[in-house]
Amino acid sequence: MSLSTPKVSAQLLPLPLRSNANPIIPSSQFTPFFGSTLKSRFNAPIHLSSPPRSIVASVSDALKLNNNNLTSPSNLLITKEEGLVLYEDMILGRTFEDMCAQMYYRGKMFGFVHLYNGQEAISTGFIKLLKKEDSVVSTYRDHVHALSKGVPARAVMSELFGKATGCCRGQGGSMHMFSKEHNVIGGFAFIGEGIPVATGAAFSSKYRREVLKEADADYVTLAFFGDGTCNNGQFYECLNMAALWKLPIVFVVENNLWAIGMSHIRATSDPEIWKKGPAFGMPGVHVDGMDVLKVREVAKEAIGRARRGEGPSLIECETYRFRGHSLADPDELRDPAEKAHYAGRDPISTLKKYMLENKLASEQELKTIEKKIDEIIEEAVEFADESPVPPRSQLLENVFADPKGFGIGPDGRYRCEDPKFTEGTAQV
Ligand SMILES: Cc1ncc(C[n+]2csc(CCOP(=O)(O)OP(=O)(O)O)c2C)c(N)n1
Ligand SMILES: [Mg+2]
Repeated sequence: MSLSTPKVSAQLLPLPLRSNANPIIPSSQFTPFFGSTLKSRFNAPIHLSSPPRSIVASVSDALKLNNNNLTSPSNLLITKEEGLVLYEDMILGRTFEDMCAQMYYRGKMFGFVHLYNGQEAISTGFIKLLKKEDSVVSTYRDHVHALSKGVPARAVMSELFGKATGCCRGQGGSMHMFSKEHNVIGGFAFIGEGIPVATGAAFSSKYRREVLKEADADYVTLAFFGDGTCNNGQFYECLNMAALWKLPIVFVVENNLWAIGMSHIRATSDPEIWKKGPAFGMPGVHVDGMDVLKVREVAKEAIGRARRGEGPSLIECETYRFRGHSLADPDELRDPAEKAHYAGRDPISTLKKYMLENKLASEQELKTIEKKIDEIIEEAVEFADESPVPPRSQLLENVFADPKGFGIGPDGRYRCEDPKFTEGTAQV
């Protein structure tokens, strides 16, 4: 069933924790939102007097099955090979980020570093379905998106160390992963900043196919961003353009309930972000972002829809970050009960359990993967540590659109190498 088929209302994909079954929210309390222990400052969710302009979303049939059906062999959502790929990618993301924390506290990295622990099912569930030519746009929480898209761990680690062998030659750092080769077209530090870039990438794909008649240009762009970013104007502008021009893009909201220390339900008039899709004439879907198999099913439909030229989708993935906003955040604001609730829904343990119960892998096979990834990460750290720092002459490269006008002197050398250039200004 395609996402555009208006047969299924969003209620068929109930927000899983909105019921009294939520273990951490007493039923007497006001409408809980996901696993948040906070109450909305405002009163009940707004009920529109008229129904939304287009009927919201369907999800793949598989998702409508209950959990029992999902575990029956005839309904398995993945093959063994697919499951191993997903498991390996999630372990890669988690292990990489844990190592980053260690290296950051040892002083090997500079500036802010935002980790992705807890959110792996989203990166893996979406990006592992992409072709090499498809594009990914991320935020400052971008290491794992780059890894899932195939940027080698050593190139990402080296970038974090600010070394010349990093994927941006040490000029980007943690928040600006980029790889032309892998079509990772940026991590962006300003929130919402990547959404128009992703929209432009999707536009170029459509332009190449429809105007330049490149028949194989069916490339899809995924734009990843957070719940807090959905209160930013660029989000709405781009939803509008993407729907208007039926662009091949999927807007993937990683709703981890928090924007630094601001609770999503305190900052947003209607916290159900997926509902904003139909307002612009595109499907909006909510999915459990702690379950890679569910994410993957929804992603398959949304990516397929984009590739077929049927237009954009908005997917809201309910998730949680297991660490503070950045490694500089002591993470004292969030309720321990909320953290414990989501820790119990760790996406890696969930996939592992599914694979073992359905005999898709043995403990030994999964351990072998973990060991392989440990070795890759160890090697990445050694590589980054031993790599040279960029030459001083690289400092102003890619900073100015016309470097001849500013960064490079008449002798063709970077002006930062000219002692007079830096006299009286910041020393470089
Ligand atoms: C335009 C802009 N305004 C403010 C900030 C400061 N800021 C950094 S992260 C952040 C919160 C973003 O939260 P969310 O979109 O939910 O992403 P998450 O960190 O949860 O992944 C804010 C406001 C920024 N980076 N850019
Ligand atoms: Mg957030």
